[in-house]
Amino acid sequence: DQQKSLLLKASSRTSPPQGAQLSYGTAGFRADGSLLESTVYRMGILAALRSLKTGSVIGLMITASHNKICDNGVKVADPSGGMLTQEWEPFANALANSPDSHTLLQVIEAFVKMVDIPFGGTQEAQVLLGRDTRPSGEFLLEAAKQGVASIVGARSIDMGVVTTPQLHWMVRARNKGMEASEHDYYVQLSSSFRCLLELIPQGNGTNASNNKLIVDGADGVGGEKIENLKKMLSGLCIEVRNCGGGELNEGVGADYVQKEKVVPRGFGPADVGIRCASLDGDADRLVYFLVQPNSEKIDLVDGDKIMALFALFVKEQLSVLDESEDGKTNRPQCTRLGIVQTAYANGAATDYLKQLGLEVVFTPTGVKYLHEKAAEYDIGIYFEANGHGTVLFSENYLCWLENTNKETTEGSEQQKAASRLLAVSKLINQAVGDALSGVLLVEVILQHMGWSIHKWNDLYHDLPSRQLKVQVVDRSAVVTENAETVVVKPAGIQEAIDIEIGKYPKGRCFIRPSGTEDVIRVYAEAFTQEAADDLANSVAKIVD
Ligand code: 16G
Ligand code: ZN
Repeated sequence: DQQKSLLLKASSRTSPPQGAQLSYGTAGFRADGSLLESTVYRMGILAALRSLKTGSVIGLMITASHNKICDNGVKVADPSGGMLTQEWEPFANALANSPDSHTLLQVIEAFVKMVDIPFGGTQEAQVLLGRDTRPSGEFLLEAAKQGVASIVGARSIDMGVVTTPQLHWMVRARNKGMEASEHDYYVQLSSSFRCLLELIPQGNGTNASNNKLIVDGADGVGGEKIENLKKMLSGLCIEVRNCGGGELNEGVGADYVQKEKVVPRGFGPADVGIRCASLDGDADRLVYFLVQPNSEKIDLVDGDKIMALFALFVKEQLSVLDESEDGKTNRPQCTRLGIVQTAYANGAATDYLKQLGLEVVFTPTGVKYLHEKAAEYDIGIYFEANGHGTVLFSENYLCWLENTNKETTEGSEQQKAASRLLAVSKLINQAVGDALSGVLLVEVILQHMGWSIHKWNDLYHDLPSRQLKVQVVDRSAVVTENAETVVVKPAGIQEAIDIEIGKYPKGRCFIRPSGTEDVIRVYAEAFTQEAADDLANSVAKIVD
């Protein structure tokens, strides 16, 4: 039939790279950009089928985030704007690895039958396409278009060069029947930011607003987008550097700054004392930092500390709402606020959050795990130390906030607290971690508190840590449990790691297979930098 011949014809144009076993990892497929044409084409097919199955708009993003400029990747956004459901990952792998168009067709037909997709009929499908600034993105986007077009009834809409979070936001917004252009994104962010500014208590709001913020755009898509956003903001002075003139992610960006703990290209002694921030290549990660005098080193304000700032602000609003004596609007129970971290969270951060009385839980690395966990709460805050995170509000809780906002006395503290939380839910991306909305929320909270970045950075002091990677032939040989803190395979390794950890006061160490590279990662933390380095090195030897 028409559908069959369409697929066979289109898919015979490209085949997967010889000898490679492709796997839909933590963040979709990643490889050298020149190898990805067939994979992206096939993900176009998958996205169209997902749209048919769900009756909703699906997103397809072409990016390799913080990786080298020659790399690229592809991932799919589900109707909620979140990551592709994990149930479809095996299908993604089977598609990507089908050696020829006939196998591909068989894989598709079997899957369509298994999950019951209205296929080849009159149902319509819609896929939003986006890409970052990588040169290979252009021809890969064409491949994605072809993939979508190989499914009868499916059409793609090219959103052009966008940040990863912008594409996820657009998918979510469309499926909620909202305005969903890039301009609408800026309108929503800037208006909720303004709303939070207006709600700053009298007397505060002078400290941070007087001085500027410098943003390192990683020479990626984020710099240009933050320039767009800036035009719609007042009450904030932002200077953008590394806006695309240099090589993407090379000595710049959130990943570099967080891992190397040194100043990015384009920053130096003249910036001492100024609040600085780094985005990654596709602007879904954010860290802050301070340039140290006479040194390459920086004071890093990482994802954990951004999370601590957000948690403090949310908790402050909740304590006002909890005091509410108004019988009508009192919640039947206290708001369930959850803090979600990974094993990479600095031990000092975890201690600090727990000491605030907050519920802290852990998941494996990867946004899909953190996001899913955070969504179980009324308000769930998740962050990876690397700067990816957001604040999620449940639909029920948002309804309650709307009601409280309407029913409490105009101008009362309760009403302000409810309004602030509502504004946060509109400002901070509900689909995925978003550096642009993250910057705005950090900035407005600093103004709200009347804090400098120094005051913020002093909330707690990070334990020294070290990250290493060990090249291995087969990373899948290492299997972990308990949110990646315990190695269960190969046997004996965890015991050997425990012996090493025992040698260092405040020592903590874990290993995990990377979800994006053929390496085993080692993380160690201890009371001194030297001890953290030693611990990491000796555990790396065990792995080798
Ligand atoms: C991906 C993940 C990120 C995680 C990182 C770990 C998403 C969108 N991104 O970039 O959350 O921290 O992988 O990489 O899920 P690794 O497994 O190589 O250490
Ligand atoms: Zn990224």
